[in-house]
Amino acid sequence: MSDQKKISTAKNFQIQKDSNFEETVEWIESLDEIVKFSGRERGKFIVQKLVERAHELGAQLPFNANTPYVNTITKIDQPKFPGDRDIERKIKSINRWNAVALVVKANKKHDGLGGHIATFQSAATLYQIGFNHFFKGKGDGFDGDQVFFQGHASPGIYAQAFLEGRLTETNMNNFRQELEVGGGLSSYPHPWLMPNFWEFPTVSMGLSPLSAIYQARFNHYLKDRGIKDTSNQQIWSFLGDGEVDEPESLGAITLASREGLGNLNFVINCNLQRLDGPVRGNGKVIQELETVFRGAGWNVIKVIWGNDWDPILEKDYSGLLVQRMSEVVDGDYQKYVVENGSYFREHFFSKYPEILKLVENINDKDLKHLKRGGHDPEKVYAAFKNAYECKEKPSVILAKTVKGYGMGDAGEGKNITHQQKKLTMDQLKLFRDRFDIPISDKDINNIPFYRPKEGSEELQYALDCRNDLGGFVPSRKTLTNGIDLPVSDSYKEFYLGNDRPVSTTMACVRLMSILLKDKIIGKRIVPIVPDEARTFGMESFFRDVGIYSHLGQLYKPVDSDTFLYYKEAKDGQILEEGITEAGSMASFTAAGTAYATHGVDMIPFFIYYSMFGFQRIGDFIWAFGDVRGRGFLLGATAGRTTLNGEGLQHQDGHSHILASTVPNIVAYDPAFACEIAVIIKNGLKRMYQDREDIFYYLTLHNENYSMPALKKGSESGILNGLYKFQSGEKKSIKAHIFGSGAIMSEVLKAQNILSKEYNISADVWSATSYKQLRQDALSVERWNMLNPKKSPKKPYVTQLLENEPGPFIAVSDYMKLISDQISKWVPGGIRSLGTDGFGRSDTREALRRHFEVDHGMIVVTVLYELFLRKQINIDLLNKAMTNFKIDNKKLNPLFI
Ligand SMILES: Cc1ncc(C[n+]2csc(CCOP(=O)(O)OP(=O)(O)O)c2C)c(N)n1
Ligand SMILES: [Mg+2]
Repeated sequence: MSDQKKISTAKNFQIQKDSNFEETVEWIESLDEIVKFSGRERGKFIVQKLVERAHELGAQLPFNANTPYVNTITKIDQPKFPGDRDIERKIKSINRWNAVALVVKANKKHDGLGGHIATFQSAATLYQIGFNHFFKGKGDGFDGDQVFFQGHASPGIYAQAFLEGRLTETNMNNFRQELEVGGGLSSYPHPWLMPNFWEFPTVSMGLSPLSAIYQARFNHYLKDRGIKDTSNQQIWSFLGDGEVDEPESLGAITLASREGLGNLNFVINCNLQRLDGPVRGNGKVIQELETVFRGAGWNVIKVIWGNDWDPILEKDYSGLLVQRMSEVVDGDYQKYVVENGSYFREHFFSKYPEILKLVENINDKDLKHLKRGGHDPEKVYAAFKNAYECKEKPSVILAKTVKGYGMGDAGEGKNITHQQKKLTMDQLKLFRDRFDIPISDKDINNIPFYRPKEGSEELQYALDCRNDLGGFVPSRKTLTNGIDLPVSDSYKEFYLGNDRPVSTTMACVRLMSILLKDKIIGKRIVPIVPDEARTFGMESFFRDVGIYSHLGQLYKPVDSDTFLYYKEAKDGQILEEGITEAGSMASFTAAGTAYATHGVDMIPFFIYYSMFGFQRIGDFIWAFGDVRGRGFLLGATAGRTTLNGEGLQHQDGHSHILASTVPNIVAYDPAFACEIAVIIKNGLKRMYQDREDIFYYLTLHNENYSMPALKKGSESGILNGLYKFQSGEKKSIKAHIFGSGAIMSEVLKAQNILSKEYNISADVWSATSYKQLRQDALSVERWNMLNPKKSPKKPYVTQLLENEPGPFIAVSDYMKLISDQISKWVPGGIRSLGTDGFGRSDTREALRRHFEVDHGMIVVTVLYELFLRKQINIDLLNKAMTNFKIDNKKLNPLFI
């Protein structure tokens, strides 16, 4: 150690109250020698051994997962920058300008359209390094990277695409005006709205990091199962530092390290601000995240300071500069951005005379402009390269930036910057000057987009970069050819029916097992289950197709001597996700979009407790619709009374209502195995052969009853949502009962009682999908209104029922709203029975009485409707009330 360093270190140690400075220096000098003569690895090893020894001696070392508040990659380890700094700066500046112009123009035209400037300005260098050096395009095949862009950084991504010539000026002029002639640009990444451009909907924060992790894992799955070699594909997930507070963002980071996802890179833009203000004003978000990610086993790369800090840090012999860097909180760092250089000097450097001296030759202006790491292309490149080359574990880049960088007075570092979308002409001019945009004072009034001439060096450079990396990013491609589907034999046993009582869950699992054996689609099926395989009777899958594990099975399972042992395998097919519906949904998404991300059709079946689907992970399901995912969601053990005994956090009586909010879901509540077979067969055809951008939701139940054969000619009715399942015996008085799912068993009982004991004929209809019926009716109504001169059409449900006399009673194990939704198209309307209210844990029988959906209540309801129509007299109704012990003082289940 040099004398100069010794003196400074002594001072530092005095501050830290070192009781034996000479001894401490001796130890440090020993380490210096080891590293000098035997290298860093040896130094690391010795320190590790000392730590172990300290533990043995009982010296309790405080846990600290943090490294000092400086760049992880030291100056000497920084690779040479392979690009042309000048040209890359020009490209980045053009993108900066066009991103600003995009938002300012849109809001000038239509006040309040929104958009974000500050986010991209802080992240511009991060993205530009990606575009110029890392993001692989899909090329001729599907071997590109998967890049999850931060949603509200979209203006910058549009700017890059505009530069590349992929978007026109008309597109740009119509940012957030998608309905304009010539087409506009969607606010955020939405594959639903821009299906050839955006790949991943990321703006609902937290979904993207979780999805990226499971995407990376799914890429391993495809490779390990021999379906596609994904080894050269990387996943880049760009996040905000505020976004990391969403529980989903960090919720699966241990999965990423456990699975050794070296293909995964998070880039967290730490501009220290979110929407309202600082992310951690009183702390340090970068240090906090370092702890979390290092603790989870990630490769953590901090990019905090730009190159111009290096010579200053080199002279920090006392370590006091690094100490000062570490002790200042983020709220103060934000303050330094908005204040001038003298403030920075006074409040940051003056704390210790040693470090004040370090900057005595730097003037205030230069001091203020010392760069943060995330704005320095060389530092950012080094970090990306390190992440890219780290193959054994996931990497996270924590890049410190300034929110609204370059916006100056208009917002740089200010708390209001996130929502700043209007810049004055003077502010625009300053921005133009700062980034050397060649637009004259005369032209700037129109806020023109700037695109350099064809053949100019900037343009050529940008295009060459993309060309070398295999194509444009983002870019969404889709397969157009359908796949061959299983022959009808696969469905035969379900069409034939069976007297043996089974549940629809068992029937569906049986169908899945048959499909898994299918020669063509078998290997494409991805069964996904969050720790409920035994609940749904799927244990046989364990042995038949295995549980996927990148590591295979390193242990002898406890049940290895049984037939259905817990078999994990590297080429296992089941994704047994453990207790994470969100993670399972992310896997479902990776599999359901593989046709677009990988050019491979995969058929995911995600089976879960229906209560923990829509209401728990509804946002992921909505995003699945946006991303045009395909697959089957299976809400098992559904129904508020069919699943009995579990109480109000398990018994689902509303997932079909929530399903009805997603436009491209096709949702069914089938009662019988044959209906399930018809629906799944049709789903496979529509999604994988006709290539419709839809996905399926089926509720399945756990009540056992015998399964009837498929009624001749009933397929289209099943698919349209309603068909006559069983006519009543011929009688003079007629009624109709719609039953769905397992409640059908109560309906059939009621039909029998009505006939035998009350001499009333009730036709029983199976209502497989109220959503389908409603969508059809709405479309017809709309067509009629828009075509008043043409003869009006009739909704399917009206056509089906218009010649049927008598009242219509609908019964489901869901809230009454589910059947009420088609009431207006049913002649005379519908009276609904359903399960409104929290409910109880009790037997099926007791619950059905509680909710008033049991056969007795169905009989009484039919009679009441007939009484209202004067088709029967009150005595018959009273007789039923007495027979079924209907108590008119019973409390309303809706409110209790
Ligand atoms: C789930 C969710 N909640 C709220 C928002 C609204 N929102 C959009 S951006 C933003 C702040 C983002 O801060 P940060 O993640 O730090 O990103 P930055 O813009 O600073 O890069 C908020 C609250 C959202 N998009 N998604
Ligand atoms: Mg932020």
